[in-house]
Amino acid sequence: MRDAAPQTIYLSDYTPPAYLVDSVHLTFQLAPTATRVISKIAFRPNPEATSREFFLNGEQVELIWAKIDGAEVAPAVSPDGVRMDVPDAPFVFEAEVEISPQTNTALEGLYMSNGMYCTQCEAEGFRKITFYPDRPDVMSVFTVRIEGAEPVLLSNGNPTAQGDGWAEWHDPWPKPAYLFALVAGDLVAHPDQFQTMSGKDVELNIYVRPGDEGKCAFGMEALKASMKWDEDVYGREYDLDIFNIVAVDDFNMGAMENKGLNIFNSSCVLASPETSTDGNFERIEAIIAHEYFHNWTGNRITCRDWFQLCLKEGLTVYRDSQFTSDLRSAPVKRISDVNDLRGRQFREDAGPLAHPVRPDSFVEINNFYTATIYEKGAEVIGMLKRLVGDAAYAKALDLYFERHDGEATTIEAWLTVFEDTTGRDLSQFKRWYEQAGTPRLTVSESYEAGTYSLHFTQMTPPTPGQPDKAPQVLPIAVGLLAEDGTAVQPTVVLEMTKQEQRFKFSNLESKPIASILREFSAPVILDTAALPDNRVFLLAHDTDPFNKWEAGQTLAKDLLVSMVTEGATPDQSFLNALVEVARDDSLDPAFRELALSLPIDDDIAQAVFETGAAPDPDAIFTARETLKLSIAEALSDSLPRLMASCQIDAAYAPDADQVGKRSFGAALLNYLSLLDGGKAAQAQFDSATDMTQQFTSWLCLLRVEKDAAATSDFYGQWQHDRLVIDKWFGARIGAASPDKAVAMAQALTQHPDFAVTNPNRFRATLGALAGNHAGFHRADGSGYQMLADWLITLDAINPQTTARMSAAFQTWKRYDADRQGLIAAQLERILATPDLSPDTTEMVGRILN
Ligand code: 0A1
Ligand code: ZN
Repeated sequence: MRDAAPQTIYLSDYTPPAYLVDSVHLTFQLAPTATRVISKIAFRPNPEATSREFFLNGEQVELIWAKIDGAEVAPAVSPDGVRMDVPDAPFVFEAEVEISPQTNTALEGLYMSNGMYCTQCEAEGFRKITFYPDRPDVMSVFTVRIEGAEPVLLSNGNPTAQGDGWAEWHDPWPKPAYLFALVAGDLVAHPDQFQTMSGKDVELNIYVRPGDEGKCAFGMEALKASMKWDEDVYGREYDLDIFNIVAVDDFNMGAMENKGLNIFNSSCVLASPETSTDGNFERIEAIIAHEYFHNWTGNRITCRDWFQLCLKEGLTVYRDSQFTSDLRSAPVKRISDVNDLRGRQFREDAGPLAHPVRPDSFVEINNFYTATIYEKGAEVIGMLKRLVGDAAYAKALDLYFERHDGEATTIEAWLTVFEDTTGRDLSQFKRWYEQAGTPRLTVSESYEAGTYSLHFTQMTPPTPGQPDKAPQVLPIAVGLLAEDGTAVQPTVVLEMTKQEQRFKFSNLESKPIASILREFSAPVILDTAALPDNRVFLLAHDTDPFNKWEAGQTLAKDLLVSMVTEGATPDQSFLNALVEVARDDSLDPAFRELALSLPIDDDIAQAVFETGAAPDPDAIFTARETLKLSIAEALSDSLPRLMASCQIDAAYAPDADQVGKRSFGAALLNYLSLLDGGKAAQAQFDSATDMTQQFTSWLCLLRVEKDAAATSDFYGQWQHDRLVIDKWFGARIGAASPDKAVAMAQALTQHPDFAVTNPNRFRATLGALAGNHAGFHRADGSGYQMLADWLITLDAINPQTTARMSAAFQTWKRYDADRQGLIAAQLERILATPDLSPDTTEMVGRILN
């Protein structure tokens, strides 16, 4: 059956569901190409409805029979669902349908991965399982019976009964269909337990394929830490007898918060010191926390409609970043979050895919799981907290949970909770949810007779469909320093509401040096060009770690831009300041590593573009390499001592302390490799006993093009481990020189281990090509053509991942006319593909316009 024709859906068209569901009973008779799903759904008319039309979503499901109140009916079947006449009173709808999990390569609905059945229902996947009102404001209690030969049969909620070849589950908490999950397979459990704050025992399991049992311990500790943290910090207790996590190899996203049965991309849960880097461990911890925190922010309180997605995602990202800050280093987490925000969300906000944190229209909701909804959504909550203060934030959250538990609600309801708690009018603040684009904040200063003034102007550029922007509420955290580095004004939060605003600090003895937007207190682009250039001073003296790092980054970025556009050479005062930071043992090694990291090529390209020039990818690559070499030379005398300070004399642990030392050590090794031709890196590679040491040293070898031996050694050692082999694919393409990246990607797509159907492998390969800035943007267009070829191939298999990866083209208007022409031709070619999915059609269409 063909998919339904794509349609634009508008927030303003929201109407309540015509019928509500009191209970759902589902029976699954599993078979790879002919699974039967028998449903029994108790409906009742919704008193708040404006229509009595009865429509159930259903796609790619074959109706066998349907009954209403026991009598067989013949619904009108269309590609997107069924319609029929129903009683104007409560009634029971029953149906049997057939679906084919084995051939479901889109990985939405019920599908198979390595012989195991699993589901992905967010956002609209449940309609590929059976006919149902598949919308988040229809919440119901689910009872599920699974019949299958697989040894492990799981669904949401608590297990109620089981026998040979069957199991039954009951979830007492009403939920929308997108939180439904089922898993059946030959799996082994890593078990544990947790006692909640009220003394209830909860059984915990991480289910994996046989052979992966040894990679569950870290995830389990992260889960228990998350459960405890949510009790301690938000007062939220777990609410079922059991919490299961399942690792799946074929998964479109990172993980999914299904009630009581989280399903994870195996890359986001499986970890061992030998196979996972520190970065993997940190990401796993954060994602486990994120999915667990959804139990309250997403599941107990869900979204009324998909326009409200940020209600659960922004808040849950905010909560998981608080968790990581509490467990690890808050400044380091803030810096890496801002790096990520700028790299992904600012980029989105600056191009054709810009949309508000709460969009007002979409064609395919799967295209809106974006950095704007997630990361900017979290920033908005951080600003709200900063504006109302910690105590009011805590009170507001208590009220939110109390008032909206069990509901599917909206951003309006969320903001009302804060208004009711604080008495503040948040109507202007709401613009953060409604206006797309990153505000630009320009600042100038004046000083007279002991009074220092900061004068700010804000402007948000036009974005698609939003030519004019109104001023937003900006919390601007500012501190003032004296010339000797002492604080003359500790951090205060200035609340800017107007387009232009002046803030004064009086009774000062001399003109201070301002540290503005501390902790990155608002997601804006700060323009300090009108201030004296105090960045070398701030890099040395700022007491706010974020702004200390920021001073170094903006210096590096400006230097790189002038190297690219004016042929400038590395500046000695910058190099000296950087070496000082690297040598300052009072600073956290993790911070020093961040300070030593240069902006990525894509950021430099954006910065060049903002000067009015078309970025030249090769020149950017060369400038960055040149600056790296200068830093290496400036650091060279200090390298032996600093590297020795990174030695760890304890067993591997992915804790903040060890991670900081290893990451700083890796940055130093990277610089050293430029001087010693990779000798030290080879020694580390040969003796490494954990993946962090092995991988970081191999990366150094790849970068100095000494890859031959280490690359095949690495492959030979890890051939059996799919997650490590993903790294092997990604690193070789990512580290290839600009002239070799496309050829490397071509060769690796021919490798026997390449699999177009596995999203992780596809992303490791084609995502790495798109991420190799100068390689992807080769002037001959071969990078564009290769990505387009593979997106066309993948679209017929997996539209969701294709559409997401097409975003690699979103920055195309930055580049010169020739490159723009080459990219446009590839985008047109993709769009002209017969039967292109609605997902990819929407994304590529938006990018082109
Ligand atoms: N809600 C999940 C992420 C997720 C979203 C969409 C998916 O399919 C379209 C799958 C997972 C989370 O925030 O972790
Ligand atoms: Zn989420």
